[in-house]
Amino acid sequence: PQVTTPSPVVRVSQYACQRRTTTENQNKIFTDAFEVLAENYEFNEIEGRCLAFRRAASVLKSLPDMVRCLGATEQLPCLGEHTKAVMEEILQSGRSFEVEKILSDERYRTLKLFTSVFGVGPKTAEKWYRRGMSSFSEVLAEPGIQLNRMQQSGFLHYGDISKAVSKAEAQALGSIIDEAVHAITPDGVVALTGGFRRGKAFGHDVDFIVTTPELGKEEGLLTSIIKILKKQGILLFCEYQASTFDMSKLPSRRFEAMDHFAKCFLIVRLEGSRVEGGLHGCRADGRGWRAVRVDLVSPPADRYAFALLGWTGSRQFERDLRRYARLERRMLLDNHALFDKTKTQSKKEMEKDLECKDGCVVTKKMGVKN
Ligand code: DCP
Ligand code: MG
Repeated sequence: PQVTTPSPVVRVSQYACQRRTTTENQNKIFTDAFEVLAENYEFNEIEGRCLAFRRAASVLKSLPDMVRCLGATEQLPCLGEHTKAVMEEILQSGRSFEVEKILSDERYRTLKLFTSVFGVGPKTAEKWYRRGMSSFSEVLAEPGIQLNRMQQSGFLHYGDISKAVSKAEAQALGSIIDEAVHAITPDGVVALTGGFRRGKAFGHDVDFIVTTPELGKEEGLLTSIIKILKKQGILLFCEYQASTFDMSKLPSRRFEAMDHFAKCFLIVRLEGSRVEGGLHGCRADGRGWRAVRVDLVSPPADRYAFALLGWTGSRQFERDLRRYARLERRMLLDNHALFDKTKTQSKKEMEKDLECKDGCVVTKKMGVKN
C-alpha cells in the first residue's frame, strides 16, 4: 500500500521578529484591505483593533504564497474572527464591503488627506475636519488656522514629498550625507536605515544614522551637517531636536515611541544630475530637481547597535521584537539598550507581564519558522 507522509506543518510564529519575511507580499489583496481598516481604527482611536489588523497583515506578508481558501489560515496566529470574515469576503467576491464603505467615507478620506501632509498628525487633521474643512485649499484659506513651520513646508513641497523616493534617489542622498559627515570627521559613520535598509525599492523618506567611533565626538555632528547642507543651498526645511539621552535614566518605565538621541527632520533639494538613471518619475515642469524628506539620527557610538536595530523597522517588526524580548526573554528592549528584567523586576510585575501575553499558542519551546 502506498504510504503518504503528511506534509510538515510549518508553524508561523506570532512574533514578526521570528518570521522570515521577504519584500514580496503575496497577499496584498488582503493586507491592503487590513491597512484601511487599521487606519480607520487609528483615526477613531481604537488602538487594540488597529493593532490587531496590522498584526494580521504582518502575518500574511510573511507567507510564501497567496492564501486561496480560509482553511489555509487555520494554523496561522493573530487572525481573529473579524480578519477572517474580511478575508472570506475578499476570497468570494474580490472585495470587502466594509473596506469600500470606509474608503468612501467623508471623514476617513479627509483625515487620510490631511495626515498625508508632513507635520499634520491625526489630532490636527481631526481638528480641521471638525471645523468643516475637507480640502487643502479650504485649510489654506481659513483665516483662523496657524500652520507651524513644518506644516508650511509640508504644504509647500507636498507634490514632491508625497511621491515615493526611489532606491537610486536614496543612494544619491546617502553620498550627500556621506560627503558632509566626512568633511566634518574623516572617521564618521553613516548608515542608511529604515525601509531602504530592509531592501525596499521605494520609501516615503530616507533615514540615516550618523555617528563617530569616538564616544562624545558625535555631539555637534548633526548641527555641523546642517550647516554644510545649508551652505550648499540644498536645505529646504530643517527641524533639529537636541539629544535628551541620559544613560543613568535607563531603563525608562514605559516604552516611548521616540528615542532620546539627537535627530533632525529635513527636506532636502536633490538634483536629478546626482541620481543614477535620473529622478523617479518624469518631471513635467522640467525643474531637474525634487524635494525629499530625510531623517538623521545621531546616537553615541556605544548605542549604535540599538539605534540601528530600532530604526531599521518595520514598525511591526520593532513592536514584536520588544514584545518578544519582554514576554519570551524577560528583557526590556528599546532604541537605547537591552536590559535583563529578571534582575530588576518584582514578582508582581512579572505576573502582570504573563497576563498580557497573547492568547496565541506559542511557548518558549515552540520551534519557530526560521
Ligand atoms: N520607527 C519606529 N517607531 C516610530 C518611528 C520610527 O519604530 N515611531 C522605526 C521603524 C521604522 C524606522 O524607524 O521602520 C523608520 O521610520 P519610517 O517612518 O521612515 O519608516 P520606514 O523607513 O520603514 O518606511 P518608509 O518607506 O515609509 O519611509
Ligand atoms: Mg523611512
